[in-house]
Amino acid sequence: MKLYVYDHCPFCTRARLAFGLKKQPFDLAIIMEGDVETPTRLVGKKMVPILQKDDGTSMGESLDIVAYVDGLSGERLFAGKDEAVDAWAKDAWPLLLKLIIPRFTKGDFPELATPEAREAYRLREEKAFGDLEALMAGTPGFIAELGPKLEALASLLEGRTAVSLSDITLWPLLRSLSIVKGVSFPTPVFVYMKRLESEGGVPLLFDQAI
Ligand SMILES: N[C@@H](CCC(=O)N[C@@H](CS)C(=O)NCC(=O)O)C(=O)O
Repeated sequence: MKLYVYDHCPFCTRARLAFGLKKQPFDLAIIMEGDVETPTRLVGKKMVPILQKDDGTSMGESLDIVAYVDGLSGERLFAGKDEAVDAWAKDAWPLLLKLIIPRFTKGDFPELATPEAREAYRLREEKAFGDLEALMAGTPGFIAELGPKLEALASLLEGRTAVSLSDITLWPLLRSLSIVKGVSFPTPVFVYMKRLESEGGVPLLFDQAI
């Protein structure tokens, strides 16, 4: 099975995390930003993640891929969900985007390895989010706004060991946030990030934080 992703994409990370937590082998394939042909050939539109199954058919939509992977072997891990965690993610997402998007466009990701691909991505995000340098300049305020939200998340994650569908949506957001320099992660949040990094096999982005 081949999973097509952009490395930076949190929706793609959902699928990668599911494979990792289920210990299900897969091949990871990077689609370059600006490559319209590959995803269109596989699923009829420019969108990732895409899972190409062993029978040659392909499927899109991260949560559909997660459900498919979950059903491949063993007991289902991603059946239940934690509504408080889901509510946190929904509430925090618009603020997280302001921090992560401008950094993603500058990041060291294989799908941005050519100047053309990076420019295609920058233009795509500028169209969606406006002036990316203005967002960078807003960083101190956004980080201050994030502080109490991360403290609230810490109380939700304290002592958490069970895995559910909520981890599939939450952890990729925190992975994305690890590209932001200067964010202070409360200990329970940091412990959670590192635990699922290790169990899921998707590297956090601290080493390229800007
Ligand atoms: N609902 C989709 C959303 C996936 C999504 O928004 N992927 C983005 C990358 S992060 C994408 O493919 N955007 C279109 C593009 O690259 O032009 C899912 O969960 O799989």
